[in-house]
Amino acid sequence: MTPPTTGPSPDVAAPADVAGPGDLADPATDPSAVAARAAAVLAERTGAARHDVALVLGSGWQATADLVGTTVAQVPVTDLPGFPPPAALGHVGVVRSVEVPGAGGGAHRALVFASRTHLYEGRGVRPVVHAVRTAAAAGCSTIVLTNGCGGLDPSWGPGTPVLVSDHINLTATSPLEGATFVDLTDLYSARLRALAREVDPSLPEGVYVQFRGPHYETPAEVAMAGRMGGHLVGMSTTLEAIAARQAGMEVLGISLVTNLAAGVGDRPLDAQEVVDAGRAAGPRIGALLADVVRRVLAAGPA
Ligand code: 8IG
Repeated sequence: MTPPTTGPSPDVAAPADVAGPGDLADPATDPSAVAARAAAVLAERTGAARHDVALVLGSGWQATADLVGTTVAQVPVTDLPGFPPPAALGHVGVVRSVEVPGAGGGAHRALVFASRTHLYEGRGVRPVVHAVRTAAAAGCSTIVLTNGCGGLDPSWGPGTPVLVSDHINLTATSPLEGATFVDLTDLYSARLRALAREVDPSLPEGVYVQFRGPHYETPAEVAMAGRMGGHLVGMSTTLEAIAARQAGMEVLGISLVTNLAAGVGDRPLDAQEVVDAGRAAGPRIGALLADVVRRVLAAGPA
């Protein structure tokens, strides 16, 4: 006798990401509306009606948050509408509201996202740029996008911070939906790069090339990125920068070269080496980020 079929057997996984009305995954939902809901939760939980600047911390940058200012509140991303749980190595799923001592006595608030959703997680583009849209809805006029990446210039040793001057988006996708034409001529603000170089005049700059990942590049792909005009290879940032521009924010991109890109050095890439390089660079890039944020806030919006 066969048992009655009363429902899915326990070893068949329930669909995890079924889109309901109002979910980010539902095409009928306006992602900005979900970001506005997330910003409202942040305002309530942090006690700050608005924030001034947002930071997204990439691989190697996590330890820098403490140097930027005093953490006033921490909200797990899982408490915020639209944020999936974090998946990437070295990423922590929490948003901090950080009080930054202001020039002239006033304190500014920074929203620090200590995690990001990557395109390679396969959830689509909306979750990748949701933190950016949430930051915009929370009032941020400036966003600092950081990442860990591979470097094409052999003189950039592991732990070298590099300002992003421009990008090449090789993901074949966009955070913009429909016929939304956004000018990207000056996507990575020259004004903010100049402020960063006031902090550290030795900062080099380069063009960041985003691949989808999660595999690293082949040496031939790295050579291609170089011939295209790229200096840095990574798996994040470009879609976020585009969404930030759409939302009217000024963008500063800072990459941490944690490894020579494949084929540039004489050794294969090692994920642990990447983590170690980030850790070793922590104090320098933490001080850099803190000083840059202070200078950006003191200068005010463009
Ligand atoms: I950390 O060499 C880090 N992230 N695509 N290539 C790509 N992403 C990276 C790399 C790298 N290093």
